[in-house]
Amino acid sequence: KSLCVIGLGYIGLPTAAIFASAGWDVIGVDINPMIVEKLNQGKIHIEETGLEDAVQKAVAQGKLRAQLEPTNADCFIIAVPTPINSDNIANIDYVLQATKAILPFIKQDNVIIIESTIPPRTIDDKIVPIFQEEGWRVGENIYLAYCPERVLPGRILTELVENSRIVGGVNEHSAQKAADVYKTFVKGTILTTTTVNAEMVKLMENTYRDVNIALVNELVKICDHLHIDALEVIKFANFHPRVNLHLPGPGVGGHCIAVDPYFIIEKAPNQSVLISNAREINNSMPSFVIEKVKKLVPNVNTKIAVFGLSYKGNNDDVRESPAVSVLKLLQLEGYHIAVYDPHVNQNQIETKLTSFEEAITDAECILVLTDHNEFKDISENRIIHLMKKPVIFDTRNCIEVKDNRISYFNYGKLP
Ligand code: SAJ
Repeated sequence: KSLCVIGLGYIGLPTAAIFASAGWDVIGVDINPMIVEKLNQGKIHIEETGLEDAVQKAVAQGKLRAQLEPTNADCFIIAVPTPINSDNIANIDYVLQATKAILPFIKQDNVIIIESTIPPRTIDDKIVPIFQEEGWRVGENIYLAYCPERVLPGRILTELVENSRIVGGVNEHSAQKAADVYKTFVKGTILTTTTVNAEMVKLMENTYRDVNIALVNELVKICDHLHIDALEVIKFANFHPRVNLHLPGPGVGGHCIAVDPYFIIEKAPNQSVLISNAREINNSMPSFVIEKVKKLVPNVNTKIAVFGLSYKGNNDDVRESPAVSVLKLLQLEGYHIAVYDPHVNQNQIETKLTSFEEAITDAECILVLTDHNEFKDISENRIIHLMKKPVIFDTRNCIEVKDNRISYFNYGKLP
């Protein structure tokens, strides 16, 4: 069986590799020549555990190759990004363009699957008509389904196989056909439903997480006001069997959780009160961090070492990263900033990245914004000897400081 995957990003590329290793003949399509060229050499352009090996193997076995244009296949999977515009409205142009791009290659009995995150009703109202205009009877001579991805960056290859999968078909036959496609490698349960249900399920999963993170971020502000250790409160509350408070931090980033709730708000603004507030709370966290940094380091003519720019630990992705927002605010305040991030690629950001030692030399504060593993066992000795003042403000609560010559602050012990 052959598969054409449109979009070789964080989802499309691992998906293509997994299908290839399950025996499919996979063509990956991307408009970026660098990505296509790299893939054909068995190399990848993103950081993801185990992915380079999987791609290398699939390419060497002739099961996976990439090109700039789509081609004929039994099945098509669209996994292109859906960014949001500045007014927080979903931009589904790439999904529409990708759908139109595969039109000339569609044959009878093809299965077409959209994996990109989309606002509710997009498949029924926007995608189905594109095929109908070409004369296809969607659900009868071609099959269309919405199958959102649910994998966690850092664990994508494992979760692609292990997680259960929601398959929303335009009709039952389409759902069944798409479910058969995933059955070739998915070990989790494959649940079939309608397209609108699947669209809403996907958005609600990420919204659930956003709202929960907002709750603990708000708790941090409340505890700050009342002089209570928020981290202790979270730790003890989570001993209750039905409580699962999330981790507070400098805000919520990434291309999913910080974005998807807006896809719901856009369609039902008056009803999405809690969801809108949660977005606002999480978006306010970079300013909260700055407020605290100003207390720790009142003189802006001072060097601060920022640790971590990606949106979460052990990841190279800076999209919607709260750390980037904090960095910009620090620069606006006038601080001298040095950034250390062992995962982020220099070509993704404007600010120059430095080494650990360069970043801390003469600095008066280390501001930890991402929980990379490298930060968990940084040398306390180097900190004491190289920094002007050995102070750490750890917004991720990821560093355990043993030497009491270092002043350590986190969301439980705020400046
Ligand atoms: N974060 C917190 N506190 C927490 C958990 C996360 O502040 O307790 C922050 C992270 O630091 C990060 C952001 O939230 O900035 C999002 O990180 P994440 O690890 O929660 O999620 P993503 O964006 O990497 O992946 C999510 C996952 N969704 C859920 O867990 C419900 C993943 O399963 C989805 O497939 C993915 O979004 C997606 O593509 O939609």
